[in-house]
Amino acid sequence: MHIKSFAIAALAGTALISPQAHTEANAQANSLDFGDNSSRWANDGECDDPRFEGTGMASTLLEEDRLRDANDCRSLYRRGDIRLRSSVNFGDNSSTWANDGECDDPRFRGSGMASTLLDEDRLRDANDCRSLYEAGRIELVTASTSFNFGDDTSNWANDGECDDPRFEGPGAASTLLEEDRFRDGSDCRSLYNSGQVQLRSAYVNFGDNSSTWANDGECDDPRFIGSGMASTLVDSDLLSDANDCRALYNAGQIRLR
Ligand SMILES: [Ca+2]
Ligand SMILES: [Ca+2]
Ligand SMILES: [Ca+2]
Ligand SMILES: [Ca+2]
Repeated sequence: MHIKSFAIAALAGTALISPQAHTEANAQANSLDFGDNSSRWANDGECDDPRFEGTGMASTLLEEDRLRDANDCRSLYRRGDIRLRSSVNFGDNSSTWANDGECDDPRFRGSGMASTLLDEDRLRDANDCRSLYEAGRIELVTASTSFNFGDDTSNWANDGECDDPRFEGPGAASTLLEEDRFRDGSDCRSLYNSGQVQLRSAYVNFGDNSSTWANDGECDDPRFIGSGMASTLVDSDLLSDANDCRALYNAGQIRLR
């Protein structure tokens, strides 16, 4: 549970970079592969390796300097002036459980996760989740592992709206055409991962009602998350609480992890 870490969270909030965070950055620097110093821009005080981003970066970055500016990048990384570039949107730090050393954003999984995850912490625990992500202790639970978003052959691919009619939500385009099904993969995947679109329930496989906890008004299928979920979830209820989960899904009280 979170209770023990609350004091730490309150303390960490008072300093921009806590000593603990500093130690963690050093530990991560030791496990990161910075490469060698064969770039012509090695040892000039700026990091020229395009895998990184931040205030310590050179203004022009070349792919050929990848893994070739180790001294510069390592020391800037240790000072917190650069970090690994990431395509993941970590959100902000507005969660009650921000800066407590555990990732509370339910979009992730792994050994660095808090034991209790709430949907309301989605996109709201950026510092924790980013450092654990960069240390390789958590990963995104990508829907793509179990779900086919399709390709980008739609005329409306890569325009920042999801045009695949299987989805709905604030990130969905206002006009949806059947021909765009499976053809707006990149838009729909990123909007899905940031919680802006959801699969229409017609496309969700809810399974059957063979769970002991079927028809009790709570969803017991651990593939879902949200306020309508039962507090204890076990794998044996996968795909076996269809009536409850479908009703809560349609009411917007749960969503797929
Ligand atoms: Ca350099
Ligand atoms: Ca946290
Ligand atoms: Ca689109
Ligand atoms: Ca149930």
